[in-house]
Amino acid sequence: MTTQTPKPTTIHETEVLVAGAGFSGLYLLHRLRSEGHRVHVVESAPEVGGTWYWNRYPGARCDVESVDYSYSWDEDLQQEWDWTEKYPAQGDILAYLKHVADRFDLRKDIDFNTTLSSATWDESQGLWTAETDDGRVYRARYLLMAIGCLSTPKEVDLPGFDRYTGEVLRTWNWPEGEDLAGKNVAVVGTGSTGAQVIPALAETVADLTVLQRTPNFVIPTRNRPLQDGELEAVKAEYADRRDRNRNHPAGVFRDDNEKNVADVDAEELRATFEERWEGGGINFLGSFADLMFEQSANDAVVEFVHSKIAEIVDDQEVADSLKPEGYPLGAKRPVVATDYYETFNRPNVHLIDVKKTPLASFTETGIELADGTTEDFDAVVLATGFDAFTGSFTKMDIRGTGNRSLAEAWGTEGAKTQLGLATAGFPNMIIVANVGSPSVLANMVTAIEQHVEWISQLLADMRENGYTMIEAEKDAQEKWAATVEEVAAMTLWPNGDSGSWYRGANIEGKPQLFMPYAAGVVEYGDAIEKSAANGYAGFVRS
Ligand code: N01
Repeated sequence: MTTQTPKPTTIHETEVLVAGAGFSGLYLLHRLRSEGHRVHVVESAPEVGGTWYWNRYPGARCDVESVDYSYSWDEDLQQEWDWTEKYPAQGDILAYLKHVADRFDLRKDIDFNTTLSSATWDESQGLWTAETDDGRVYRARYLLMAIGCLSTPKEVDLPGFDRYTGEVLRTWNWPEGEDLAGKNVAVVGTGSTGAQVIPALAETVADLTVLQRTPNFVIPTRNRPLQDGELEAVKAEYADRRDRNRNHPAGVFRDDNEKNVADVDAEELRATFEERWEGGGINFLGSFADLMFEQSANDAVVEFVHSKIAEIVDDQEVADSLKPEGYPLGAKRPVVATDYYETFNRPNVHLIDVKKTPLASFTETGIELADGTTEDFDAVVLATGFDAFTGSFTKMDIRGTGNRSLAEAWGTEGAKTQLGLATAGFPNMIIVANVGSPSVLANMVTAIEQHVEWISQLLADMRENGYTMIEAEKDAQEKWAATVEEVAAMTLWPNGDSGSWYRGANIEGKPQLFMPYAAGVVEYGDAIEKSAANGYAGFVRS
């Protein structure tokens, strides 16, 4: 009998290991590599793109304008890339990120189809050891978590769903080319994803049933092709435009009305809302300065959107079901979509309001409602959301000092960070545009660039001053977590029974903390710069 010697595991050694090759990971790789760091990226997907690789469902589109939802750090790149529509479709963003990967020769330092399952801090060596789900090992001084805020789907919690034997499609992992044309389809979920996939599917499927639990405020996108000369005009003044983005709390190019609702009469109120509704997009949120701060102002915008729903939707019973009640506009992420309310006037589209008629169970072929009615479908589309911010961290076995588990720490106390950049007990693990920073409340690309630039400054400083370890101070972290909560409490974001993923309320048992930093990228930038200028105050370095 021969005994086989196990093959020694090859350990991939690097200085900086980046998890994720989306907008954050690609910029980190380019920036840190060009500053002389040894950087390696691991990515679960077979391609770059992150969120924009996976979420390729029909209708997927970003609600930040194309010319702003792109990198600002290379003048030639921003001059040479031609966007064609006001808001970029998923495929356009993916094409852009593939171009970036090729143009800056990034692929050679990315391992695709590589999913980290664990990462352990080795105190004696001051290194992270990360393992993949197929047994490969990486060792690095710094572990940069560029894994996105909305990358891990919420587990399916629909009654009896495992009984259903028909086709199941998930918006967060849509099969290439699948369009469901001519089929009887049900969509579960009416968040940003549902509101995009529903109108797109309605055009091709035979019959579409929408299962809605909580209605959302859906603002029309008004997407359109860029007009002749429009892109050239942006490019001529790109630096100024990017500068304006960096100086708007939401990291976008937006003209906000400085007036409060109380400053105007009923006529101006309606006219302002109408104009912004017609203009489309997130700009609608800039209708008045106090929309997210004064309940009465928010009530006014809610009333306006309700009136729009009643005006657009023919069947007033359906319209009533589509009207969000009991939480302010904005407490759940406002939804921007094309022809969403109009879609419910189509003869092939039916709304089931499961708050009125609860879903008793899925059956082998469809659903049964509490009133005994049944419906059968060829396919069910799940647009049921994400275990936002923390889900992609806690599904990995991340162990810090003293073998402490991140999933346990965040699972009991909630996800607390120092300035959204690191969490106590997990040295040299740096978090990119996620919990504790503006992230999802801003143009993600602006937020990401701000983080990447701060991290590059940090690593340069560490190198120059001979430091090899940085860790969040526990006290500073507690203070920052309290600040994040306090700032959110000044707004209407945490209000109402919205079940928002902003505070983990869509996941049963998840500790509820308001996770993004609501003051926006300008104040946040000041806070992180102040820490850096004061010797990285709130962090311990050695
Ligand atoms: O996820 P969601 P999403 N039974 O959590 C429903 C970004 N994004 O993928 O509210 C019945 O918002 C759930 O109902 P309820 C954007 O930041 C951006 O749509 O929990 N329903 C809800 O309706 C966005 O906010 C863009 O009652 C169930 C839906 O599923 C974020 O991604 C495009 C259910 C989930 O909505 C997430 O959006 C797309 C159940 N058991 C996404 N479980 C753009 O840039 C869940 N639901 C335009």
